[in-house]
Amino acid sequence: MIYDLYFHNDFDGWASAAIMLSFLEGRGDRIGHFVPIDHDLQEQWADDAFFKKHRIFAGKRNAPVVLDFPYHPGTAFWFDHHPTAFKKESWKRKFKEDRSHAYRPRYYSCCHMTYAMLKRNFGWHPPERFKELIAWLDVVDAARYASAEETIFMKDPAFAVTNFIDAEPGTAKRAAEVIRLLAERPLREIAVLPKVAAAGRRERKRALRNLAYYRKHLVVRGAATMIDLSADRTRLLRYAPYYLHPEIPYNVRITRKGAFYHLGLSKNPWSRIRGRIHVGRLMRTYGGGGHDGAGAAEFKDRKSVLRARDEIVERLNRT
Ligand SMILES: [Mn+2]
Repeated sequence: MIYDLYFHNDFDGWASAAIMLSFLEGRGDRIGHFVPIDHDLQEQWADDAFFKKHRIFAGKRNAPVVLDFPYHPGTAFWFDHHPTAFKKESWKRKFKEDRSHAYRPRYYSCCHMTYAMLKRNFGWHPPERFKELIAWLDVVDAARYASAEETIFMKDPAFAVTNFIDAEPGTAKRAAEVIRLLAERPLREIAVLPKVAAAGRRERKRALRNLAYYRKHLVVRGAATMIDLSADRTRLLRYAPYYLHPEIPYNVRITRKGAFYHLGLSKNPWSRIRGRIHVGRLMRTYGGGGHDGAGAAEFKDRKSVLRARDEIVERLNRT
C-alpha cells in the first residue's frame, strides 16, 4: 500500500513521521509524498474533501497519514497530542478511536505517542535507537529542559537537529531527506552532517550574542526580570533571564508585532520559588490569555504597554 505522510512542520512532526516511515516500510508499505504542513492551512483543512482538493502537490493522492496535526476524518492514520486536536464539533462527535486513529493529549510529544500506539496496536517491534529520539522529543516538544543553561549552550546533538529543522521552511524534499535520516540513524550521527552541524553552530553563536545583550539590558525588579525587545525581536533568548537569575520566578518581555506591542509574562520553570500567580488569568485582565506558566497580551502603543508592564510587575511583587 502507498501512503502520503502529512506532518506538522516542526521537530516533533518530523520525528513522528520518521517513526511512521520505519513502521510502514517495515511492513512492506511505501510513501508516496512527504508533506510538511502548518496551521496556515486551517481553513482548507476544515473541508471534508481536503485530501482530494488541496494543491500542496500535484499528482496521485494516496491514503493520508496525519501526525502531530489536528484531526481530519479522511485519514488512514491519525495520531495527535495537541489540546486543540478537534477543529470542528461535528468531527469531534463522529470521531471513534481505532488502532490507527488516536488522540492522547497526555503525551509530551506526538513522536512518543506514535511509537507507543504502533507498538501496542500493531505489535510493532521498533528499532532500539528510537528510544533516544522519543526521549528527546518529550523534552523538546514540551520544553521540559533540565536547565536554562542547557537551552543556551545547546551541547546535545538533538539541538543541532532541531535548529536545522527550524532554520528553513520545510520543503517536501528536505523533509523527506531528514525524516529518512531520523528513521535510520541516531541523533549524534545526524548532528555531525555538515549542513546540520552548521545550523547548530549558527544558533549557538546567536545564543551567545543574545545572552550578552540580556546581560546588559535585563532589568531586575524584585520577583520579576524585564526585557524590552521591541526594537529588535531577533535578540530573543527565551530562557536567558532564568539562566542569569535562577531564583527569580517571573520574566516580563516586550516585543513588537507589526503595529502592536506584545507583552509576554512567563514563570521560571526551574526556580525553587514557584510563582503563585496564574499567568494566563492575569493576562486575560489585559485582553490577552495563556495558561498557568505563560501568557501574553497585545497593546496599541508604547505608553500603554509600559503602563501595563509596571502594573503587572507591581502585582507580582505584592504576592
Ligand atoms: Mn507535537
